[in-house]
Amino acid sequence: MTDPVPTITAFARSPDRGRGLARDMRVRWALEEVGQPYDVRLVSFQEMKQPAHRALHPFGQIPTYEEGDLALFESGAIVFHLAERHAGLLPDDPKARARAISWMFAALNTVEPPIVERGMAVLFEKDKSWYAERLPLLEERVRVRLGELSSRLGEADWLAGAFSAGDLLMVTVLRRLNGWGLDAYPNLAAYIARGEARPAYQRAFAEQLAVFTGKPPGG
Ligand code: GTB
Repeated sequence: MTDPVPTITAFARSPDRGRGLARDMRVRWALEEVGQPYDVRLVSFQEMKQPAHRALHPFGQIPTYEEGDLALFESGAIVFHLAERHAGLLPDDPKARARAISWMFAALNTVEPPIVERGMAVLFEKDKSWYAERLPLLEERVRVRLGELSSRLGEADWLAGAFSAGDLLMVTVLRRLNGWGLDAYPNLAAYIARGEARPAYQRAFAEQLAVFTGKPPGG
């Protein structure tokens, strides 16, 4: 029996205007990397908060992932599920696999939080009396992480040998900066560009952009 085609959810109207910054992008990219066809159900902000969607996602967010009777939420868990089920996103060797998984957690637990904190402040807190005082603190936290990541990556193409789900998540996390802070770290800018140049990334990006433009991918 063939596996059911999974369905993911994404914003019907993404506030990123097709820049691929919402977290469905990492799931789309993973699906494209492993060659798994998928369907997308677009949801409005109102729909995300309705019981039907909350049954899939307790926090009323995207992305979700449905495959037969399996329903998942959390982009990292979905990417991990795909990496476990298909070849291509995690090495077979147990130790190499564990190292790659460490990078998945590092992307989501160590690097993403300060990047999101800064992004949220810039987007939503500009009118607060404490904004000017707080922003440099948030920026410094991001710079520290970028410096550490840059030192570890060095001249390597990927974080732990071959491209893995750890790189996929890290690149999507770093893209959230929209280039901010990366001038000081050309190896990180090149790392992001390497991820974005992958054919699977390009296909995923075109698919999510098509939602925004209303035109078919490449059209
Ligand atoms: N930890 C969860 C995961 O990794 O899946 C976080 C999921 C999440 O934050 N989902 C967001 C969401 O549904 C979309 S990605 N938000 C609606 C809500 O909470 O009501 C976050 C996002 C949104 C917009 C941009 N943007 O416009 O650039 C970038 C990222």
